[in-house]
Order: sequence, then structure tokens, then C-alpha cells
Amino acid sequence: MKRRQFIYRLGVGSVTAVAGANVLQSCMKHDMSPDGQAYVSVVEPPFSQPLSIAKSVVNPANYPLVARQTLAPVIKDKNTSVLSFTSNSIANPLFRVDKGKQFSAQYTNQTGGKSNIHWHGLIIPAAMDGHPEATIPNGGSFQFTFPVNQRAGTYWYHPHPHGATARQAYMGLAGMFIVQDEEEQQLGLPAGEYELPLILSDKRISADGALQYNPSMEEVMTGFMGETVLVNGVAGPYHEVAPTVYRMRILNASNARIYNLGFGTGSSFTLIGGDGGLLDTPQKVSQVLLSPGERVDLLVDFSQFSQGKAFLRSEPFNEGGQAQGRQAFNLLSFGITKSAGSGFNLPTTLSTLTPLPAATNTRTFTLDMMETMAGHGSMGSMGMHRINQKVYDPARVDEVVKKGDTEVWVFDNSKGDEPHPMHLHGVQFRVIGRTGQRGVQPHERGWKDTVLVAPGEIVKIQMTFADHAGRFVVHCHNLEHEDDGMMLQFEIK
Ligand SMILES: [Cu+2]
Repeated sequence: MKRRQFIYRLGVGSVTAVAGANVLQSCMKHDMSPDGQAYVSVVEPPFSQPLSIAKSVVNPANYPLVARQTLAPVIKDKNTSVLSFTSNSIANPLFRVDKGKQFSAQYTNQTGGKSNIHWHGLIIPAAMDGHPEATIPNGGSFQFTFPVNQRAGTYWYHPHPHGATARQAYMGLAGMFIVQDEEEQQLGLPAGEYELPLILSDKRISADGALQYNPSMEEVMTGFMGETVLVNGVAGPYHEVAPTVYRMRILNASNARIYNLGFGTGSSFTLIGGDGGLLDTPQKVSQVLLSPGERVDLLVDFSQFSQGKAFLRSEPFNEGGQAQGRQAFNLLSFGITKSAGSGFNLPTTLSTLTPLPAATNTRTFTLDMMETMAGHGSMGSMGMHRINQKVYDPARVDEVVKKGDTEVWVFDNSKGDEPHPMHLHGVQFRVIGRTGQRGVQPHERGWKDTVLVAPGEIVKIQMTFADHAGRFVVHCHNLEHEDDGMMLQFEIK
């Protein structure tokens, strides 16, 4: 069902409940573009704040991970009330764990509500995964302990309590989790000051510096976007570099905003990894589309820019439905002011991608808005976003998968008009097909845990459920869609 049809049905009087009237009012108050879409344009701040790089915590043991309320200097000369794992900052700890090591953290919840942590992309036991029902009450603690036994890659962590994930992640609770292994270390990729972990998230910030999170019903449909894009928790960051090759690990930790990343007209960069680590071979590109939850690992050579400056940017794109992709904007300013360090020679081969066994089962997941208003008494928790016409129900297991089986899962968004970045817990998958013009993208050649299914597309993924039995979830990583119930449970048995 198309969104405009949906709004129309609301408007013609099918909604009579009081809550529905309020919802409709908030809908009408919201600024809509001429085609009826909610879109929040990005406003570029002056790029004058130093880029903050999170401090690495290597192979942590019993790391005290306290999710708390604190004040952070998100925009210049203002203190913003945020949720964070760090005092007075939303630059959260960057965990670096060697493959084969045990990770442990003593988590304490001081958020004010129930919360937990999902270790996005990590293949760990179900009890450690941060299932949406496995929450810790405010004031409570939980010992996260799990072995890290997967290939090197850029993973991340964020809260996952059903219904509050979007607000808690938006308020600042997200960090990067890097797995390192020998295969990757042998490549001698740029490291130290030549490696930049970058977390992108957009916020709505009022003049007094307060973070706003108050999605209207229209924004539950599109996802909540802010006018200010933060990089590592700072608006308008500036960083000095040398005219040489840098490695950037970029995480889109935004609730709903998609970025079409690049460095401007005529420039190029090299993709070396995606969600689940290194690609097989380097991919030279000029843009990469990164939806919420996805990561990309790239090399950029600053010697290609002759003006002594460059920007990490987002370019216009067509895969965001009608609601986004119109605007180009800068994210991070680079001054190419330092003297060049040693050069870096890119290898022709990065990694070997083990082929998957043949699939023995195919499941199709149809992504759509609700088909009918019937049966929805409560407009406040109506769950408009559906997978196979179902809204998330913690009491219901939607799919049962046999441990060790290889399956193809099909995400069918052919009738939808919203982009849905689909994420599976508990496994890494391969993208084996996408209908339409785009096909499988260069950054999707390797292992993935989140894949953008744009409006009109059908995307096929394949994976082996090899590692851990238990209950996991598959959901949209547009966090407003997720909290709205666009999530199903699967059990590996
Ligand atoms: Cu979605």
C-alpha cells in the first residue's frame, strides 16, 4: 500500500478514535514537501570543530559499560543532554578485539528506562545478542561475556529494547566494535592516525542545544531525520590530513537517513570492506550508498585533491523513495595540510570469500505498509509497517530454522514505497541478487548483516545458520519502522 493512499484513508474518516484524531493533527502540522513526503533538509554547520576520534579499548575484560544520562558538547558552545556510555561525550568506547579472544563488559543501565545492548553483526550466543525482550531494568546490571570468533570487520553496538530502540540510539547510545585478525593485519592497511573510524548520525537540535525526538505519524512512516549530521558525535567536524592514503571505517548509525557517500565530483575512492569485513578484491568507485546499520571500509588517497581541502559528502540518490535523496551536503571537512607519510600499495586481492553451500530452503518476506485499517483499535500502537503482513509479537516465533541449514531469504519490497535496510541477528549473509537497475552493489560483494531493500526492489540473501541455536530477530533498521513493529522472530533449532 502506498503511503499517500494510507494518509488519504486516514483523512476520509476511517479514523474516529481520539488517539487517531491527534495522530492526524500531528500529521497535518508537519511540514510536507509538495508530494506529501516528510523530508528534513540537512543544514551544514561551519566546519570548525575538531573531529573527535573515539579512544580504542583493546580486548576489554569486564569493561564497565554504563549507559547514562549526561551532557555533551554536540554543537559549539552548547551542552546537550544525551544518553551515552561516556561522561560528557557521545564519542563512545571503540572496542577492538582480536579474533579468538573473549570479550566481556559489565553493563549497567542508568538510562532511566529499560534497555540492553545488541552487538550488531557479531555472531554470538542468543543470550548475549541483545534480543528485544532481553532487557535490563533501569538501575540493573548485566554481564556480557562472549567469544569473538569471526572474521575481521567493523561491527557496532547499540540498545535494542523493543519500542525504545529508536529513541535510545538517537540520544547517543552507539559505538563501534572492530574485530581484528591476522589475515587483515598482513595487508598492512593504513593504521594509527591514517585510520579514521567515523560514525554518522543525524539529529534535530533546537537553538538551545537540546536534542529533539518527537516523531510525528508521518515520521514514523518515513523515519525520523534531523537537520544536523554528526560525525563521531560532533556537528561540523574538521580534520587535518596528509596527501596520502587513509582508511575510513564508516558506520551509518542514523535512525533513518541514507547517505550516498563520496568525496565530490571527479574524485574516487576504493572500497575494501563491508559489514562483515574485507571484500575479495578492492573496488574503485565514486559513490557508495549507506543505509542505517550498514558499514563500509574504504581507502581514500588525499593526494588526488589539488586545492588542499576535501569533504566527505553525501550526493543525491534515487533509492530513498520519495522522501530522501534530493540533497547534496558535506559531512566532514579535511584540510590537506600535513606532510605526506609513507605511501601505501594496494594489494590486488584482499581476502577469500568462502562460497556458501547450496540452499535447501527459501523463505520470502514481503515488506509493506498495513493493507487495511480493519482490526486496529489503538491508533497509538498500530504498527503500520509489516513483514508478511505481521507486526512484531514477542510471543510468536515466525520462522523456525534448522541449525546448520543454508537458506535463501527473499525481501520483497516491490509494492512498497519506503526504503528498508533489513538486518538479521545471529548470522552474516551474502547478497546474491537484487532486481532492477542497481544489482548487487560493490560494497555488497562480501559478508553482510544489513542490506538496503529500496522501493520496488526484491533482494535475495543466502546464509548458513551454523553457529548458535536460539531466538533471534530479523527487522528493518530504519529504527522508527523497527519500533513500529517491522520485526519478526526466528528460532534456530
Ligand atoms: Cu523499514
